[in-house]
Amino acid sequence: MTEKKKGKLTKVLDYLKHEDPFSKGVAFCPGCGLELLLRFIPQVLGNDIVITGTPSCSAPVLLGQNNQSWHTLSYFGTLMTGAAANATGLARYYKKAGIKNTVVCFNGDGTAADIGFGNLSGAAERNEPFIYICYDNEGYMNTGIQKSGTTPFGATTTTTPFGTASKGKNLRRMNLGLKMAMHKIPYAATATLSDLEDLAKKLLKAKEAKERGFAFLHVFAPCTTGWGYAPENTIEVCRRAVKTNYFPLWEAVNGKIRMTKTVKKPQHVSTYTELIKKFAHLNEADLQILQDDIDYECCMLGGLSVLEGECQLPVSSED
Ligand SMILES: Cc1ncc(C[n+]2csc(CCOP(=O)(O)OP(=O)(O)O)c2C)c(N)n1
Ligand code: SF4
Ligand SMILES: [Mg+2]
Repeated sequence: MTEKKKGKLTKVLDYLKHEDPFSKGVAFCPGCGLELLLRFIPQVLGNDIVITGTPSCSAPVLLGQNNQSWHTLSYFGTLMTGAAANATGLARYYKKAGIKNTVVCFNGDGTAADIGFGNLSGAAERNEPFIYICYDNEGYMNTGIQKSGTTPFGATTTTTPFGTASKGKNLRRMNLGLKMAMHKIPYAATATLSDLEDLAKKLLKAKEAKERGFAFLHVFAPCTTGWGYAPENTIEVCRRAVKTNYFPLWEAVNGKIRMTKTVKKPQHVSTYTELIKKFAHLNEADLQILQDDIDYECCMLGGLSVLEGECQLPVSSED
């Protein structure tokens, strides 16, 4: 091994230092983005993490079924309304007890962006020492594919169907990642499954940052069943989301935002939507609304990323 390569992580496999704690077969749809993400996290962060999360597509696997478990991790199931509050208690308890580990609060967009946003925001503001990961499949998938705050304009869900009275969601999505970065926490970032090295680096940075307080990852995790695309296209959907700037990759360290992947010539959003049935009914004018929203968010991100300055936060209180 050359001196340069010694101890240096040069490819994604170098980051997978721990065993996959999940059983070979798990109760996810084939091709589910969430499964890839869940298997990846402990292989990078280690199997001593404690995961806590809420009712969702992840719950049947993380909670187990009957008296059997699908994995060898520690998991604490909690309510959608109080996920980050419960994670706060766990992280504070371990800190007080002198137990060194990493609490990962792992939730869908329904909990993170909507039902459990209040206490997520509170935990971020208090700078609690844990990692919050939101896997964003843009809807309430587990209960039958209802719209959430991160469902994009035009997408069909069971509560925003396509028909005579409705043409999919007629509102724009919220930008959860930026909203969390605005809490000026030690670490906030976006990531997805087509860029695994980027994701691995961000997981490790989040682990390091949680020694100083709150770390948040917003992970784009497509849902083959709810969105209507071929299961083998999960990674391609992620790739095109990045190439069109539909889901840009960035990080904010102590509030200072920088792009981790710059797309030099972003493709039109239709190269992304053409893969996915939930957008199939959109005409040119509808697609333009979606494109304008993407352009607006990118403009905002670009503006924020040229700002100088950062803010170091004090470590959270012990009580
Ligand atoms: C307070 C509350 N409201 C509604 C529900 C019903 N419920 C269970 S799972 C779920 C969907 C969760 O969506 P998300 O967090 O995005 O996870 P996903 O199912 O997409 O993986 C809902 C609404 C609940 N458990 N608690
Ligand atoms: S419904 Fe979607 S998110 Fe849920 S397990 Fe199936 S593919 Fe995964
Ligand atoms: Mg969801």
